[in-house]
Amino acid sequence: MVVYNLAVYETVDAFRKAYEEGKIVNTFLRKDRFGAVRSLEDRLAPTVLELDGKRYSVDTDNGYVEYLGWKFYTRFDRDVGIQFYDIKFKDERIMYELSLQDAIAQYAGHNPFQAGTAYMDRFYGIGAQSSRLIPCHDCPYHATYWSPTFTDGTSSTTFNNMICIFETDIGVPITRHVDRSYSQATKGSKLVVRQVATVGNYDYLWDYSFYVDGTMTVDAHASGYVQGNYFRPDDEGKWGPRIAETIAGTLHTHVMNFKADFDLLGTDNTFLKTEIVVKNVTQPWFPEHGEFEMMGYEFTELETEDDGLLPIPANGQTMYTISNKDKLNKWGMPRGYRIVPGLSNVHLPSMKSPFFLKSAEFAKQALAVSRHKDTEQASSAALNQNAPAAPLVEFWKFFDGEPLVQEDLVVWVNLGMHHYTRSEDIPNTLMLEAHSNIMFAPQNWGDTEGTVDLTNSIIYNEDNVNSDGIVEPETYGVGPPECFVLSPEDELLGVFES
Ligand SMILES: *[C@@H]1O[C@H](CO)[C@@H](O)[C@H](O)[C@H]1NC(C)=O
Ligand SMILES: [Cu+2]
Repeated sequence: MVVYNLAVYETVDAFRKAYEEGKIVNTFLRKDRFGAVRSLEDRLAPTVLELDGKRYSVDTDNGYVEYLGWKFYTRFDRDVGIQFYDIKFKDERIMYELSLQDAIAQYAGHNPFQAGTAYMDRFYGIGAQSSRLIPCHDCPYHATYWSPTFTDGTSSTTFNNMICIFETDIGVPITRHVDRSYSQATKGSKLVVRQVATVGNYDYLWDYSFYVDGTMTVDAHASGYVQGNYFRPDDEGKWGPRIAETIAGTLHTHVMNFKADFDLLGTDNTFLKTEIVVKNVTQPWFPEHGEFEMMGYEFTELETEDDGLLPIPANGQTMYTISNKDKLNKWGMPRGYRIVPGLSNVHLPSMKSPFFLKSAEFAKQALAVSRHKDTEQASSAALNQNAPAAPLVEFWKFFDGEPLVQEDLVVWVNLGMHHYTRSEDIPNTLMLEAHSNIMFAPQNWGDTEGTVDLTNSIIYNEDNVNSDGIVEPETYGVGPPECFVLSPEDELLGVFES
């Protein structure tokens, strides 16, 4: 028989007949607008505009992008979508590859369906399930859209407008200082490459951002339908609260693994842990304190892959950097990049669940560092989904004692969310809270910070006064076009004096 919405249909035909006669109450959730319009909300929301034209260029045929010193190639893959190669900043290579590896989700609950749910979206094809982006909503006005072609091995497919590229304000000046004799502010901008994949019930949005100072970030957001369970009071909310008439939202964890194959000025790179430790010290100029606590650094290099599986340090008290010890900056420091943990860098809570026994080892620590090998291209495989105990790629096998000092290093990082379901997941999960990110930032890469050459900056120099005795700000000839109407408060003259 068929049971739907507590009504029993003796046969499939009976169910079909009831459906055709419109007797089935459809409980499908939709997000339709309802409720009173908020004050002033009948107006268009603010948006990003390129008032002076585009500042980036793309070669669509070659998947190539240039943006204010950044240069990189991309490809598009059925399993994981967009992948980045040969990422350079100011003509120096930062990474050989940056790419998503898999997006998984593990559920829990007091029934076989919820308890056994362990999705690996590479199986369904994150690239193949990517969707056409919605203009003005998924991406700002005037964004550049790409329609990549990919193959599943038997045929090739082209999807319309699956990738968008746009430049946006980062919302804060990237540096500023105000002083009596001299003040400055420098604009913060970034180029974003965005992909959205709708894999079954979930919509994942990934942003790869390239900032004007040489920083890169990866952001993951999620929306779509939460996987629900029939609400049972006896469950006592242990696997999620009641979130609708008959539904409990099911507790689950999302993990998305990324490969960052660093090549900082060549392939010989070293991973350094810089730990902040507190020790009791004495100093002759503080006799009244005797022994007192003070912090300082302790340095440890990752010697071999045996130490390659790493946590996110508690209280942020260890910094992870990758540098090339043979390439020093002007101050004698190895030129490197820092891995800055962001929001929600979570991994799977269970190490031994049968549903991800060996198939998702990449998702069982925050971060992993291995030596590049051509036989270790990816941390997962499309068919890992089907063989949790004997998967095609068993990630922890990559960690077999190989040396890591001045070697070709690959960092495998996880973004994710423990989804503490809530009634606000209905009708669709909010992208705002379902957000995870990570940053790769220059660390002694330059002799100085990387935005000193930007002309999108303003400098007030006390000595540079006009005939009225007011400081003339230096703006390097960069400003909004004539047609853009400014308000009196946007006037730059007189700001230094007030
Ligand atoms: C420093 O010394 C004090 C007093 O003996 C002790 O309580 C404290 O735990 C010490 N701190 C460290 C970091 O060893
Ligand atoms: Cu979720």
